[in-house]
Amino acid sequence: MTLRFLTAGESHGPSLTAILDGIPAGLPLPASIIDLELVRRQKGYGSGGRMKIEKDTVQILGGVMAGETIGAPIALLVQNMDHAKWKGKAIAPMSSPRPGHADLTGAVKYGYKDLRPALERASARETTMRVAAGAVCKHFLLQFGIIVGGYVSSIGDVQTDFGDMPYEERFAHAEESDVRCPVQASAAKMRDEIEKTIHGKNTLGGILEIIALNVPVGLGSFAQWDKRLEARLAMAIMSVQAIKGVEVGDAFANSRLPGTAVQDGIRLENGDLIRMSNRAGGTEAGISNGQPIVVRAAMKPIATTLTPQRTVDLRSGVESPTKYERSDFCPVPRAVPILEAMVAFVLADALIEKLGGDSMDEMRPRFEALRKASLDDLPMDNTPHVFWE
Ligand code: EPS
Repeated sequence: MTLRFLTAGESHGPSLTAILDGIPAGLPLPASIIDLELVRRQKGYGSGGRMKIEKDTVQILGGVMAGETIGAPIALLVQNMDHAKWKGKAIAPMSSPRPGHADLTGAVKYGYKDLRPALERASARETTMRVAAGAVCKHFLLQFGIIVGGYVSSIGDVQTDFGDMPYEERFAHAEESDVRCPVQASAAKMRDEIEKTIHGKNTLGGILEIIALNVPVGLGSFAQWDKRLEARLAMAIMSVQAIKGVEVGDAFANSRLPGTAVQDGIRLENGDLIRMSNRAGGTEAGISNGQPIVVRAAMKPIATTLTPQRTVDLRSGVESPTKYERSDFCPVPRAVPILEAMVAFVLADALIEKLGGDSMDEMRPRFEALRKASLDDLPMDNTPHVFWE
């Protein structure tokens, strides 16, 4: 991995931080670019009370001088406004683990004497820093014309038929919708579904689609398992809180079809090798193939429900219902920028790996010189080879 990032911070602690290491020098980086993404992460119908308290804005504490990256680690910080209410206060003990959350696994693993440390670090509040680091990656990719966008395709039982709506139109319409669904009729139904969920004191999951456009051919590799682009995308997506499933392209639908109905046929157009479909979702054998990268992720309904669930109070050893802790009802719309951030991180990493170089100036000509899927770039020698003596 050429590009790396780590995050630190608890949901109700003083602040959240991230260090992003490996972004080349010479990338103009105003904080406003990151703040725009942070605002997106805060918006979406189905949020809980916390988003009314927080005003996530980033401070860039390292790696940027005179408005440009210098090739050094980029240090980012976001304050938790809600911390003021927690600082110096004795917080009531928490000993009833919520099924589906980090409470029980965290306590068993780390031996906590109170369940709070588990949920504080496992909280999706941490995704603030994924989005901050990912905003830098998105901005870096954009310098090469690579666009990462996303939208919600289903919430609960409500699905969306996108027809042949172009991806960039989907991204734009999604941002006009408070459930981040580009098709208005479906968005209205999703909103109703979330409203019912809130009134029903429950939570709801959904499916998100993240798309990367203008990705060159050749990112990732089949040469080693951990270099495969699909694998890196899946890891990044699955690392997001409450994401329990992922597919690249039409993976699950393809599994039900014969091979001839699934492959993306190749034809020639002005010397270029063009695909007739994109069921593979932009990757073949661990390498980007120049088609849009299409990643779909399943988000489960989050664990914290107003309706109590069965659990055991670890203090008394008695079976008792869960206690409610303020939370989101349906975080699916808000997960779009988070998943975009993770996809952008993977693609930025793979692009830096492919191009090498310490500065944007070194990378630009290398990007222009990348081999393409065209007859001119693929001369065949038409000679028998003895591959093994
Ligand atoms: C938050 C994400 C969710 C919210 C959290 C803020 O985190 P969790 O995964 O812990 O449910 O619930 O807000 C609170 C913890 C709270 O006190 O309301 C975020 O994205 O910022």
